[in-house]
Amino acid sequence: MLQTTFLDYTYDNPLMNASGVHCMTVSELDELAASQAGAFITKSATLAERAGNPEPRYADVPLGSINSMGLPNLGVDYYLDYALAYQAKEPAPLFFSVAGTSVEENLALLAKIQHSEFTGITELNLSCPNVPGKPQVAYDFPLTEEILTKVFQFFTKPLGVKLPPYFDMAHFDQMAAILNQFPLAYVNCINSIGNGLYVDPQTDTVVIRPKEGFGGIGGEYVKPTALANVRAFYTRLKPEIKVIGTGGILTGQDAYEHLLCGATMLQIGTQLQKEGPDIFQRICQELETIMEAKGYTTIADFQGKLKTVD
Ligand code: RRO
Repeated sequence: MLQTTFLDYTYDNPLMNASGVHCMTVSELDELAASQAGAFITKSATLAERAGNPEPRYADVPLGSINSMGLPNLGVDYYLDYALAYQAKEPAPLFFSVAGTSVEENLALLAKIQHSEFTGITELNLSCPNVPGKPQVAYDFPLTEEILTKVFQFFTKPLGVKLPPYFDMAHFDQMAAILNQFPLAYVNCINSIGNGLYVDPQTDTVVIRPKEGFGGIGGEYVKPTALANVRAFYTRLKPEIKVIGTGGILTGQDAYEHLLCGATMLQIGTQLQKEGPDIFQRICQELETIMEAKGYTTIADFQGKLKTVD
């Protein structure tokens, strides 16, 4: 039994796509809606449509992926139209991602959502690593605090933030102290590990064109970092702020580990890109098999209950 309650709605299971994967167009979104995913999220939107960076801008590599998509999307109105049509026929709240490239654009995107009829959950992406000349907001702690202060002066719908990975206990402490000041619904850990580099051993070249080959890393490479971030925020944030776990989920065991570290919902990026939406059924089955073997009947039996060594 994988049912998961998140903000008053009970989804069939905790699995979702990670924003950016299989969620750019209505046809991709409809495929997620028809899949076994418990919930799904739209591609991070900007006010205007964006073409993104030149191709090739995504590559599957043996242990994961590297991307520098550059925030290609069809514009906030396209996804808002989809969301309003979806919520008119389906009860499950949709997740809606936005990613402005300035403070002003983030505020304008959220104002648009606030003043719309949208009744789902909004995710503010503070961690896009791939827009040339625009550092990630969430690595700038004062800027993050400034944006959230301005957002919560007017935004009253459920809001979460997508965070990049952090790598230092002091940074977990500092970011958690900022996030705990706000009525956030959740944090999503992690976005891709920013600005990695992959070399093709046959040709001695990088594998993506933008930024001389630098791009965000996902997949198997990132699971320990993702689990650490999930655990660090689960243990530091006030209990009202839930954690969504993203990063390195390829199997039911990976999903189980994210839940054990404290995640409530789980998102799949790279492996969804590699395998397609049938992945959700596979991971659900694998997770249920693990739970049965351990004698658990619900996720609540083990969620957050990671053990440490004395
Ligand atoms: O579009 C992208 O290049 C992108 C985004 Br907005 C993001 O948040 N994470 C990522 O790996 N790629």
